[in-house]
Amino acid sequence: MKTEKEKELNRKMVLDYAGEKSKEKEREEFDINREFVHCGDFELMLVKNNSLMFKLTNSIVKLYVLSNKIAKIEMFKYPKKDYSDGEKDKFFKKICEKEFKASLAIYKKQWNNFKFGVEEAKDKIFIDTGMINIEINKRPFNIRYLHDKMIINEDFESKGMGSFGQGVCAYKKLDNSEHFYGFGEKTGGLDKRQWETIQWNTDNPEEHNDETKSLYCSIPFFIGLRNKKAYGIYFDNTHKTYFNMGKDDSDYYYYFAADKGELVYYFIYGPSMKEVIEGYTEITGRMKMPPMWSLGYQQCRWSYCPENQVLELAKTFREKDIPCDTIYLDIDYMDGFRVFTWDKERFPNHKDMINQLHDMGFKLVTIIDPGVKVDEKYKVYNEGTENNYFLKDHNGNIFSGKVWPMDSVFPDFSNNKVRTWWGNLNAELIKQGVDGIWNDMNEPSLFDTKSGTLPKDLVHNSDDRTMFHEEFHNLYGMIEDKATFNGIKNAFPDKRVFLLSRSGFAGLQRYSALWTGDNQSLWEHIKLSIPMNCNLGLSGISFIGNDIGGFGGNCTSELLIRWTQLGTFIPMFRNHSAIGTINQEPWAFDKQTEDICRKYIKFRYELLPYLYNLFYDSVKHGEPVLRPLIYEFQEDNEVVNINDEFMFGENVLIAPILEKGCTERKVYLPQGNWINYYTMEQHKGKATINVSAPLEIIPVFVKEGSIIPKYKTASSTSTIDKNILLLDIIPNMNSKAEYNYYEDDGKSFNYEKGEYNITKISLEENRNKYKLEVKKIYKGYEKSFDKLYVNIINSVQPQKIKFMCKDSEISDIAFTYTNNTISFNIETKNDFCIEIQK
Ligand code: MIG
Repeated sequence: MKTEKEKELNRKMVLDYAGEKSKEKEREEFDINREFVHCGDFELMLVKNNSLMFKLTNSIVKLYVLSNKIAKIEMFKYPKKDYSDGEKDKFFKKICEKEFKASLAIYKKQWNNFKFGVEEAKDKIFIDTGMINIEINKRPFNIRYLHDKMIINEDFESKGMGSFGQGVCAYKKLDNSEHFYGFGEKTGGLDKRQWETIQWNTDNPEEHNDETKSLYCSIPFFIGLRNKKAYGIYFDNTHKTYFNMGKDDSDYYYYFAADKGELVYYFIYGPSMKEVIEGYTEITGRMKMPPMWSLGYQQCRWSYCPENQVLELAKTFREKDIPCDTIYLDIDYMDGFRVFTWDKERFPNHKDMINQLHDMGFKLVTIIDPGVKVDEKYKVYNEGTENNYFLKDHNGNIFSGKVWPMDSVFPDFSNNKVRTWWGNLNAELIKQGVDGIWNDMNEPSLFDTKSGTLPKDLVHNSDDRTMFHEEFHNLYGMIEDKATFNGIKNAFPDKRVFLLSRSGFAGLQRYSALWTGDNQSLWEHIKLSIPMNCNLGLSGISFIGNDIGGFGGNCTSELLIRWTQLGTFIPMFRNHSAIGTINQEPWAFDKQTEDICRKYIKFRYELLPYLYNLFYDSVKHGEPVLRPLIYEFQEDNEVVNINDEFMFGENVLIAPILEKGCTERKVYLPQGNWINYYTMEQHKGKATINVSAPLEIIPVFVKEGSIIPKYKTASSTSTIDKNILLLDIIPNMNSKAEYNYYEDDGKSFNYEKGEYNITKISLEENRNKYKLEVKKIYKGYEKSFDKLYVNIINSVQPQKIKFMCKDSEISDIAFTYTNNTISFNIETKNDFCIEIQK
């Protein structure tokens, strides 16, 4: 931490610089072709704890070995071109003493000292972590990562790391076999080879197409798959960054670069994609368990108001027997778009309305925008101005720009005092009965500037130094979410927080769910959501959703059906539409549409235990809930770029219908034996099949050897009977089907203190029998299911079923056998074993 005096000094320096800069006509824009300066040749090396420091002719490079598969690189160019040797030495010393550099995206800032081997030869330096080898070439200085003598990743020969103007850049060699994934919220196909992007949070509702370079959420992280081995690179630079994965002329290299700041990146080896994401989320953090209610169906529209319309909506769901947990209030609930206020005419009894919603089993989420209306009679504005909470330009004037409330000012979330204030304001809403917060417009978005956002040279007074908006821009939304999360968590420590954010950066998963902004009711947009969601999942963000039915434009009955079917398997299932468009609630069209939507929303509630368990994997290991096929089948060349299918967890393959009028499609099934979940038809994998998909069907395939836990459906998560667990088991002759079933109270943080259960469920099949075992392998939560309804699908006719439990005698179990499925019920709280004689 810096002293006040140091902070002041830093502030002066930054402001002087800003003054100088503003005189220049234009700030330097990104141009990678501007004179590139390579980091230089090796001069000397110093090894200290877990880091190696290299003095080079043009810069200093620090390499940390953080674990046997994670390394971190920092490159600092010499502040001046014509540095003398003495000056270089001084700078080298200074850098050597520098702390671990970490942006606000970083969760893990302290690493244990990891022991590794170093050997210096004439031209090279060899580092051995036990898992990977890092080979450094001295002249020119470049880095190569290997595993088992195979190159995983390497700097591009002559270029490698370097700088250009104020920017920094790393060129990497592009291998023929290489494919790329991740990059956060992006349009285009799944595989990002021969593609380029810009990480700069942008609200651009008009253009979501293959050419779009930036959207609301930026994550400068990607996964490379080279010779089927996966590695990840997280570029920890919050400025505007550029990734060119061999677009244009280059078949030989790819690069990532930044306008400003330093070249700091983490290298994470797999070899599986799963291990890469585990490493990436060790660095940037993992999510907390979401409240169970947030996984139910959610209904939104811009805007449900006044309050009796909100209550009508809620009643309609119950009357029509369509399950729903959450209703949203968009901007019109506020008094003239003043955040943290209520419109007294439209919502005169909002507390009463909230109580009624709660009584009917609904939760309420309200929207919050970061812009605060300039209005001297408005408390939030006055508090903010009095305390210096709003962003200023370098002359010290508060910046104002137009958003919904017209002239508005913007909280400086980089500052702890501002975050606390904002957090408390949000906690107030929760005290009034609101259940979750929806953070919109937090790129931040502006109506009246050419760039659509805050000027790059606004000044942030962050906790330890002064910085320009250009450095904080990409963090703005996420740090607003952090403020909101912490404010609510402090006020309600026992309650899980639900936040939904439009903007985000690496690490967003720690605080909030993300929806992908203003899509439109277009078939192209349902289509592009598949690779977009898959790549978001591969960027550490599991809790994602798209506006079901499309936000802008008018939805059609067919599109709503297809999108609702798809939504069943999307981590966050929210239907949302814009003001001025036709209604798109499940009943907005005809009876057939309503019936099909009901059927799938009910199915979503049945699948909740399975979905909830996927979230638990995300909490534990950072695993995505929704994943591309390549994540599960890394060895299969056929799935490197599948854009119209995805995995819902490990064993469930979804092949949605993404085209108008389409009622059948081709589906590629990877290795394994698969079951059509509706017809129970069997298919051999590593093949493309034709499947029929009339309007009421979204094709779903489950792999043999799977166990899917389900609930009986209910009108909302508040009325689900958690005592009953349904098990759909699809046996596999060749290997045991195994599943660890996680359960907790679904609403508090007690699971972090160990209040949860894990039940191991397994089914083994051999020639004579099936053997089902159910055993609690961890017990910390007093409640648990006590009735099991078991379906063994695609099985043979059984002779006898025997139940065995430690404290009771062996008994026979009654069963039925229809459609090749054995069904029976068990009622017990104890561990047990069942033998089914064929
Ligand atoms: O300028 O609050 O993406 O979901 O309904 C538009 C109104 C502002 C954009 C969000 C959208 C929301 C809308 N908002």
